[in-house]
Amino acid sequence: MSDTLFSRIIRREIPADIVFEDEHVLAFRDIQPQAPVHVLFIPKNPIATLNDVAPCDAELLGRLMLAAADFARQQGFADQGYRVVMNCNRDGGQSVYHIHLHLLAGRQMVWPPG
Ligand code: DGP
Repeated sequence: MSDTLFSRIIRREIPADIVFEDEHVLAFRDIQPQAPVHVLFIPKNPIATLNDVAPCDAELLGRLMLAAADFARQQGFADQGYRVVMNCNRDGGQSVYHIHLHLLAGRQMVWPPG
Protein backbone atom coordinates (compact mmCIF):
# COMPACT_ATOMS: atom_id res chain seq x y z
CA MET A 1 0.00 0.00 0.00
CA SER A 2 1.10 3.59 -0.46
CA ASP A 3 2.68 5.50 2.38
CA THR A 4 0.25 7.25 4.72
CA LEU A 5 0.76 10.04 7.17
CA PHE A 6 0.48 7.49 9.99
CA SER A 7 3.52 5.69 8.59
CA ARG A 8 5.26 9.05 8.71
CA ILE A 9 4.27 9.41 12.37
CA ILE A 10 5.73 5.93 13.03
CA ARG A 11 8.99 7.08 11.43
CA ARG A 12 8.88 10.32 13.47
CA GLU A 13 8.75 12.42 10.30
CA ILE A 14 5.55 14.08 11.58
CA PRO A 15 5.23 15.05 15.25
CA ALA A 16 2.56 13.37 17.35
CA ASP A 17 1.68 13.10 21.02
CA ILE A 18 2.66 9.45 21.43
CA VAL A 19 1.19 7.75 24.50
CA PHE A 20 2.18 4.11 23.92
CA GLU A 21 4.58 2.13 21.77
CA ASP A 22 5.74 -1.45 21.57
CA GLU A 23 7.14 -3.67 18.83
CA HIS A 24 3.82 -3.91 16.98
CA VAL A 25 1.63 -0.97 18.02
CA LEU A 26 1.89 2.81 18.23
CA ALA A 27 -0.71 4.99 19.96
CA PHE A 28 -0.97 8.76 19.79
CA ARG A 29 -3.55 11.46 20.50
CA ASP A 30 -5.90 12.37 17.66
CA ILE A 31 -5.21 15.80 16.20
CA GLN A 32 -8.98 16.50 16.03
CA PRO A 33 -10.22 15.05 19.33
CA GLN A 34 -13.91 14.11 19.48
CA ALA A 35 -13.84 13.51 23.24
CA PRO A 36 -11.67 14.64 26.17
CA VAL A 37 -9.59 11.51 25.53
CA HIS A 38 -9.16 10.50 21.89
CA VAL A 39 -6.25 8.20 21.08
CA LEU A 40 -5.51 6.27 17.88
CA PHE A 41 -3.96 2.78 18.12
CA ILE A 42 -2.27 1.74 14.89
CA PRO A 43 -0.27 -1.27 13.77
CA LYS A 44 3.29 -0.47 12.78
CA ASN A 45 2.76 -2.81 9.85
CA PRO A 46 0.38 -0.78 7.69
CA ILE A 47 -2.90 -2.27 6.46
CA ALA A 48 -5.20 0.03 4.48
CA THR A 49 -8.64 -0.97 5.76
CA LEU A 50 -10.37 -3.61 7.81
CA ASN A 51 -11.29 -5.22 4.47
CA ASP A 52 -7.61 -5.88 3.86
CA VAL A 53 -7.05 -7.76 7.11
CA ALA A 54 -6.06 -11.40 6.67
CA PRO A 55 -6.37 -14.30 9.14
CA CYS A 56 -2.67 -13.93 9.89
CA ASP A 57 -3.44 -10.40 11.19
CA ALA A 58 -5.80 -11.66 13.90
CA GLU A 59 -3.15 -11.38 16.61
CA LEU A 60 -2.26 -7.86 15.49
CA LEU A 61 -5.90 -6.75 15.73
CA GLY A 62 -6.03 -8.24 19.20
CA ARG A 63 -2.93 -6.30 20.14
CA LEU A 64 -4.66 -3.03 19.19
CA MET A 65 -7.61 -3.92 21.44
CA LEU A 66 -5.40 -5.01 24.31
CA ALA A 67 -3.27 -1.88 24.07
CA ALA A 68 -6.42 0.29 24.17
CA ALA A 69 -7.82 -1.55 27.20
CA ASP A 70 -4.46 -1.35 29.00
CA PHE A 71 -4.32 2.38 28.31
CA ALA A 72 -7.83 2.82 29.73
CA ARG A 73 -6.87 0.96 32.90
CA GLN A 74 -3.62 2.88 33.30
CA GLN A 75 -5.36 6.22 32.81
CA GLY A 76 -8.05 5.30 35.32
CA PHE A 77 -11.18 5.50 33.15
CA ALA A 78 -11.66 1.80 32.37
CA ASP A 79 -14.46 1.34 34.91
CA GLN A 80 -16.13 4.60 33.95
CA GLY A 81 -16.15 3.42 30.37
CA TYR A 82 -15.01 4.29 26.89
CA ARG A 83 -15.61 3.45 23.24
CA VAL A 84 -13.38 1.88 20.60
CA VAL A 85 -14.19 2.34 16.92
CA MET A 86 -12.58 1.37 13.62
CA ASN A 87 -14.00 3.18 10.59
CA CYS A 88 -13.88 1.37 7.23
CA ASN A 89 -13.93 3.06 3.84
CA ARG A 90 -16.11 5.98 2.74
CA ASP A 91 -19.43 5.14 4.39
CA GLY A 92 -17.63 4.20 7.58
CA GLY A 93 -16.02 7.62 7.70
CA GLN A 94 -12.44 6.46 7.19
CA SER A 95 -10.10 9.26 6.10
CA VAL A 96 -6.65 7.76 6.71
CA TYR A 97 -6.02 4.47 4.94
CA HIS A 98 -3.82 2.85 7.60
CA ILE A 99 -6.10 0.99 10.00
CA HIS A 100 -6.49 2.58 13.41
CA LEU A 101 -8.59 1.93 16.46
CA HIS A 102 -10.11 5.09 17.93
CA LEU A 103 -10.31 5.13 21.74
CA LEU A 104 -12.77 7.77 22.96
CA ALA A 105 -13.37 8.54 26.61
CA GLY A 106 -14.09 11.25 29.13
CA ARG A 107 -17.70 11.95 28.20
CA GLN A 108 -20.99 10.09 27.84
CA MET A 109 -21.07 8.43 24.43
CA VAL A 110 -24.33 8.38 22.48
CA TRP A 111 -25.90 5.64 20.40
CA PRO A 112 -26.45 5.40 17.50
CA PRO A 113 -23.23 7.20 16.53
CA GLY A 114 -23.43 9.78 13.79
P1 DGP B 1 -10.66 8.13 10.39
O1 DGP B 1 -11.57 9.22 9.97
O2 DGP B 1 -11.35 6.99 11.10
O3 DGP B 1 -9.78 7.66 9.25
O4 DGP B 1 -9.70 8.79 11.47
C1 DGP B 1 -8.53 9.47 11.15
C2 DGP B 1 -8.19 10.31 12.34
O5 DGP B 1 -6.84 10.72 12.19
C3 DGP B 1 -9.01 11.57 12.48
O6 DGP B 1 -9.78 11.49 13.69
C4 DGP B 1 -8.01 12.69 12.56
C5 DGP B 1 -6.70 11.98 12.78
N1 DGP B 1 -5.57 12.60 12.15
C6 DGP B 1 -5.48 12.98 10.84
N2 DGP B 1 -4.26 13.50 10.61
C7 DGP B 1 -3.57 13.45 11.77
C8 DGP B 1 -2.25 13.82 12.15
O7 DGP B 1 -1.44 14.33 11.37
N3 DGP B 1 -1.91 13.64 13.46
C9 DGP B 1 -2.77 13.08 14.36
N4 DGP B 1 -2.33 12.93 15.60
N5 DGP B 1 -4.02 12.68 14.03
C10 DGP B 1 -4.40 12.87 12.76
